[in-house]
Amino acid sequence: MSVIDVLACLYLRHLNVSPETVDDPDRDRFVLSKGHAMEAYYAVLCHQGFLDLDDVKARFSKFGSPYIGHPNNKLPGIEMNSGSLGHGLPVAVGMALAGKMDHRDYRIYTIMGDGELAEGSVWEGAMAGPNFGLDNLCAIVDRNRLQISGSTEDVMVQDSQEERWAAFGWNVLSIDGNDLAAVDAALTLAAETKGKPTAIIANTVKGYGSPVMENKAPWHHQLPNVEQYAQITADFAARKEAVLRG
Ligand SMILES: Cc1ncc(C[n+]2csc(CCOP(=O)(O)OP(=O)(O)O)c2C)c(N)n1
Ligand SMILES: [Mg+2]
Repeated sequence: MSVIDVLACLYLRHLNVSPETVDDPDRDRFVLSKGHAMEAYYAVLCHQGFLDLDDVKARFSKFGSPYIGHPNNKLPGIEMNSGSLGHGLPVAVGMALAGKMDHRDYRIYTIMGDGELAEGSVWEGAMAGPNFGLDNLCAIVDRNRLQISGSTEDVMVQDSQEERWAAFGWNVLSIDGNDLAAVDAALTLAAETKGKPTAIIANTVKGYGSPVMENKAPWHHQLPNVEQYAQITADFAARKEAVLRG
């Protein structure tokens, strides 16, 4: 839920790809580096017509089903298998460099978790992006300040991410990542920035949308009971109404 606003804004407003253009060499590319957020990604891919919601609901996580808990690149619209953290940015750097070498105008976006930033491979990609002047690349950090084992700052101090990405040579934008207007504005600015890649530090709330789950680490991998499920779905419905009104 922390990345749902970024994912929705990206696909509805910015990413130049559709079910008809998944093989077009000029399509924009997206890599969900924090692959465990696949359920949010399913919702967006279904909304945009890449996948059929009823089919996903019927076969999700069943034996032999392609609808697994992490991105599966056998599904239309999914560029890269992920789930093993730390690989999305290095691959996105390669895609962006290929775009430059082939003189194509497509853009690359990737979303990483903040706990994921403990992976060394992320920082190899962080060094390479500005080195090659990859202004077609936008890396989004889901800065929800929690990972499986608790607070990111307790596990591995990372403040300030803004200063770290700037020191590596990135254009840095720090936003409220659950504010759709702020996400939209940042993605627009990223596309306008020339000469260097953009890192968007999206300050988000894990479990955003329902106080039952918000900012509580165990919900990384927890099933709601019947009462919690009813409350969570009511909270999400209320947020949807508010977003549609506003
Ligand atoms: C290389 C690797 N190590 C461990 C895991 C197990 N794992 C899945 S999600 C996760 C927590 C990641 O935290 P964060 O990036 O902050 O994502 P969030 O929990 O906020 O969604 C871990 C350790 C993994 N998927 N890949
Ligand atoms: Mg996190």
